Amino acid sequence: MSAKINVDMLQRGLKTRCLGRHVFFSGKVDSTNNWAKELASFGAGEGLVTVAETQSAGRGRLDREWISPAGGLWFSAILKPNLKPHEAVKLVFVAGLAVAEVFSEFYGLRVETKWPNDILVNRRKVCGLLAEMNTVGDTVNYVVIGIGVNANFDVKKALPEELWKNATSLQSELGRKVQLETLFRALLEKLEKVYELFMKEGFRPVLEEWKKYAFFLGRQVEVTIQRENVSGLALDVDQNGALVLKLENGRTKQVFVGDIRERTR
Ligand code: BT5
Repeated sequence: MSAKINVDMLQRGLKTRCLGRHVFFSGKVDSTNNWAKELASFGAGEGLVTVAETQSAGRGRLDREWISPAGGLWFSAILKPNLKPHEAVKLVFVAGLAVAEVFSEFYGLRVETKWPNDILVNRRKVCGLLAEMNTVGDTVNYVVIGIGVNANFDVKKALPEELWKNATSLQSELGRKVQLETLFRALLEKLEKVYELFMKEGFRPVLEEWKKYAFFLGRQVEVTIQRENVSGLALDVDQNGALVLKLENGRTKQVFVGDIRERTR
């Protein structure tokens, strides 16, 4: 199987109404999210997707670095939902559910979701999501959903050592390479389905399904919130997309932005 992405194959037989009808491809960009945002700012419509074989400045949340070697699937989709910003932030769960379902249906992997934006296999991150919104007042102009899949590379060869403990790839889990173009189409088709469900029926059915993969619920976790660590029982993810923690003093706390780890002691 070729390590390269075959551009011609990306849209072949793609069964979507809107997502991926226009695809921009590059061998290397700084970040597919930046690229999609730039195109959106010039008027690109809903469904346009940017894809790159490698990213020189792939980004995670809070401007953290996302390492994006060849063999991965790095892409971003422009969405233009008619939603208020507090509703549009939930799109990261829409994307997370789509990725979880594709990985489990296509590859039979035991997938887990980690609040708010990670997809794990064997407790290691195989995919990260980055949703970025552009608003004017209370109106959402567009949302760019970035999806980064560690697909066809060996983690120990392609990622820096400090990530080995917490990162994995489809190749490392499956013991074989996957077809990137087929994976790309499957992800777009599923993303469109879940997005339509969300727009028609709201967040509840999406969240219910997402939670079925959420390994951390009911466990003791530690959450870093702006450099501060808070411990508690992960009770729920609520209708706002917030993590609900039961603290040691018995109170509950809603967390909107943070990083969770399972507590081992
Ligand atoms: C994320 O952020 O997980 C969001 C990643 C989104 C990447 C996609 S690729 C296409 C699109 N274009 C972009 O520029 N971004 C999106 P966060 O939860 O903040 O996690 C970032 C952390 O994950 C880093 O600080 C590292 O510790 C770790 N990390 C970096 N590269 C990784 C990789 N390839 N696999 C697993 N972990 C990684």
